[in-house]
Amino acid sequence: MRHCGRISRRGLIGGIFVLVLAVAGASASSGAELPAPSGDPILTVGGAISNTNDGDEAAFDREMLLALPRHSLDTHTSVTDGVQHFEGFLMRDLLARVGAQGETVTAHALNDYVIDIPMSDFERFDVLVAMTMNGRRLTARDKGPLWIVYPRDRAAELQDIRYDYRWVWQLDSLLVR
Ligand SMILES: Nc1nc2c(c(=O)[nH]1)N[C@H]1C(S)=C(S)[C@@H](COP(=O)(O)O)O[C@H]1N2
Ligand SMILES: [Mo]
Repeated sequence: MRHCGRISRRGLIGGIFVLVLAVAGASASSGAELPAPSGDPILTVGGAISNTNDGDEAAFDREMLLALPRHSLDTHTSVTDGVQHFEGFLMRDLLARVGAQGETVTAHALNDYVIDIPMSDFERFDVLVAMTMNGRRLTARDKGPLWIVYPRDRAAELQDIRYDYRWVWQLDSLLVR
């Protein structure tokens, strides 16, 4: 009896521990609680997302984007000579942050360029949203402030015009569908 009591107490404590871990894990991965931006929003995500901070959209200022896991990528591009060094965040991490569930992401740019990108691209490839190139902040004059950059040098498949269309520069919003 005593033994059983001890086991169940340990079991109970273990159960609570597992529950706490599960709750912590769930909130970390869904990234619940998206704070409102304090600076000018430079990227808006709408559509099929579960974490919002501005009506049914998620708005990000530069600081919030810098707080996403940092990634860098060295690659040729179709519009520059030689290899460029890009830094930013992964599209996959951004989409996880807003709890995106969909098949397609429609990317829109400041110059009203629009293109549909299959969601699967972001699972298959480490697609970067670049904020700097060769250590310099991208500006609206020069493909910025955000530029979708594919790891073109890592997969022959990506060295194709179909993917060049998806390298959206001056990115300002995403719509998940
Ligand atoms: N913002 C924006 N991104 C864009 C485009 C555009 O017109 N505006 N053109 C796309 C196309 S059609 C290609 S081939 C590549 C390279 O475009 P560029 O050679 O005009 O720079 O960028 C893509 N990204
Ligand atoms: Mo193009």
